[in-house]
Amino acid sequence: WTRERTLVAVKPDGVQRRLVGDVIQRFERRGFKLVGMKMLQAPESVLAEHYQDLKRKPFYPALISYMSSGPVVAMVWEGYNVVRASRAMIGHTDSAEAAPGTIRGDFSIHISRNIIHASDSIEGAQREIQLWFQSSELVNWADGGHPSSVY
Ligand code: YYY
Ligand code: MG
Repeated sequence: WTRERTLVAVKPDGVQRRLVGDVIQRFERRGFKLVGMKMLQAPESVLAEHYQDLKRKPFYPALISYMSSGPVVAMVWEGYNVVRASRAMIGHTDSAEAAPGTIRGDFSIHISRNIIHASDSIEGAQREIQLWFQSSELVNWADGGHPSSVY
């Protein structure tokens, strides 16, 4: 296992609704390890690169303005299969399809205000982590025997 990491970001609506702590708690309880975190007003250049694959979608301008509407909290989480597990934890993109118990299924009713982002592949995660974080902002800390550290 090679230290899988993913980028998770609480979007502006999640920050407005004071859901940052709940999101962190869910990832910590699951056993994942927080290795980077910051609050920022996302620059448009970062958002444009982050959502480069969606540039031609009709909702793209609204997506960028929503993501610029307030600060986000960006995090890097590490752990066994963290990319797939965090997609399961956040739930379906469309809130109407998101299962209860998932973050979107518990807190969101509309696809355009869906609270949270998580990378959808290992390659995507590597790209997004480099986009949002300097390597000096990521912390390698020793895991003192948490069960998740044995995998
Ligand atoms: O990865 P995920 O966030 O679940 O969905 P993407 O397909 O990557 O779309 C990114 C983002 O775009 C989504 O979280 C909300 C927004 N969006 C939208 O507003 N309307 C759509 N029909 C599709 C996506
Ligand atoms: Mg996506």
